[in-house]
Amino acid sequence: MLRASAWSAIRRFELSAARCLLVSGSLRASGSMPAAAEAAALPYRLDPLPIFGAEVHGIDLKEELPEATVAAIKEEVLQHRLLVFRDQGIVSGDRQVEISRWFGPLESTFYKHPLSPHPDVFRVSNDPAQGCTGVGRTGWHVDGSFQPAPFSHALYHIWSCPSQGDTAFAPLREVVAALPPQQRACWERLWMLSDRRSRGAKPLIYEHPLTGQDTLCFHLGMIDGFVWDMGTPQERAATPAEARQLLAEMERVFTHDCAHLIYRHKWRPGDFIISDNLALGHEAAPETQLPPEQVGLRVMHRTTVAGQFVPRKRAAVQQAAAAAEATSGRAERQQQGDPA
Ligand SMILES: O=C(O)CCC(=O)C(=O)O
Ligand SMILES: [Fe+2]
Repeated sequence: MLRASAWSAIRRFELSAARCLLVSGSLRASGSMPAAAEAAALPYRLDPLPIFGAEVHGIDLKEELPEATVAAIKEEVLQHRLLVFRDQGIVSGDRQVEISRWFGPLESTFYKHPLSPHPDVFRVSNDPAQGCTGVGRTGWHVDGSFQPAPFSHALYHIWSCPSQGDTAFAPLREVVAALPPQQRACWERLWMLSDRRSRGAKPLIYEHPLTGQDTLCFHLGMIDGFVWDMGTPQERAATPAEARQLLAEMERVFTHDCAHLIYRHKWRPGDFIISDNLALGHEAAPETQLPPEQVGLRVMHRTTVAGQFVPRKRAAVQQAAAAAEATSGRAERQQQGDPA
């Protein structure tokens, strides 16, 4: 139901798709919003980035926005997965929390730095006196992969912008699609065990709950292990050696095989990003940790929206993967003279 309405919204945008799109109240008159709200929609310009994501111009996030504009921005996030709002100046912690709540209640699982402007704002920095350091540096990930339902959205505002220190984003649908068939079949069988074990295992490849597209639930630096073929008769824990090899392979996919798909966001003062956290992986570049004396103070405010969906594998895919494994395992054993 949700998914269908999300896609009908996307189709409305596709009708008017162009490299540079001017969204106005009149364009949105074909939608299902109340007329009064539509009339009040603000025009803005959308410049799509090469592979995914778009830059938004003409919106001041510090101001209260008409309901119709908020609705349009939410649809843009679903469609483009990453929205970069330039030239926003300083958005207060309270306002960032308000914007984040467009997407649902917030979930804040992090260490609360004393300088954080709001209990729901994660203050990230290259100076421990200013914010939490080392964030996003343990490997490619989605935020909140350890939660039963990973965060649905992550919002990032560069509060103090250094001269270096990008955040890299990867489009997970394209990453999955780029996997060679054998590797894809292997990943289809994997479930991730977060290093916070009580949270249970998550399918590595699963269906984005709103778009139905393939995506990944993962954190290459916060994984305790993998389970093969979870919930099937073939279920077994990956050995530590297998897990090490799988992590190295995944790392290689992001840093090498899919390097051409990555968007490296070079922060400019006033940047504010809204991301579909379930659709994108990300990692902070090593330069994010360079000291303030060298690159200037880096302070980023991050907010995260509570997930509503526990990652679920498409049952048919899981059964097929496990059946294929059972068959190939049997064939292999027969070749080796094992009657089982
Ligand atoms: O500092 C960054 O560029 C991103 C850090 C990160 O992964 C996060 O805040 O979730
Ligand atoms: Fe992160």
